[in-house]
Amino acid sequence: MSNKAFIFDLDGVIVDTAKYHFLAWKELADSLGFDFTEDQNELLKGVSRVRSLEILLGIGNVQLSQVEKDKYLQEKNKQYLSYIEKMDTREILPGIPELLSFLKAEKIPFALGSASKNARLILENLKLLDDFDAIVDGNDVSTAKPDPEVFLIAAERLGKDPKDCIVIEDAFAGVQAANSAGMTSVAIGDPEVLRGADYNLMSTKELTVTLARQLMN
Ligand code: B16
Ligand code: MG
Repeated sequence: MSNKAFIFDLDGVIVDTAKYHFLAWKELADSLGFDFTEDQNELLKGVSRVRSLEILLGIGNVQLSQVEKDKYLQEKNKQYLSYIEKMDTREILPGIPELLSFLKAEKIPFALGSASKNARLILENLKLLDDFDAIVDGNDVSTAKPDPEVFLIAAERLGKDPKDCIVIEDAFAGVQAANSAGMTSVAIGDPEVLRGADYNLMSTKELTVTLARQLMN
């Protein structure tokens, strides 16, 4: 039996929540009177909510007090949740249901390692909450990716050595976090952006059972 475990990022790996983050941040940018594009939204992928606001305000060259920032963070999340509440199983990314079924059947443990504070709600809507052996999200960590904390906590909760963990990520900061944790990193997306990953895939469709077996050997 394999001694390996898998750790999945959420946004961009299990589901594409980036489009909802974009809509919610764009509404905030509009209300502050500047434009925010989908290309610029790439900068926010895998980044914590607080850091995302800092980046957004930098784009708009807007200075705010801490009280105003807290108010906008709350508003953005309220708006984001209004999109998340409507999500269902049809939004799970291709290849993921088959891979998770395989891991469950083979009794290979898997965890979530996400920056999102809304991760549990999203997994619940996707009917995946009970499938994960451990869930580590933005509420559990003191330091965001590229710090390895989120993945190291996940390994600990799974009872696995970091070197036996395989991380699936779509953000450069996440790949760096996995590498710093001493884990195997599998990146989904543009290999020019996701430099330094052990494996590069273009899409979650490539996360096949054959590949999973290969990764565990
Ligand atoms: P929330 P991941 C990340 O999720 C998103 O990629 C990032 O865009 C977002 O700002 C962050 O979660 C925090 O999300 O506002 O829900 O706490 O890719 O680490 O699963
Ligand atoms: Mg991600």
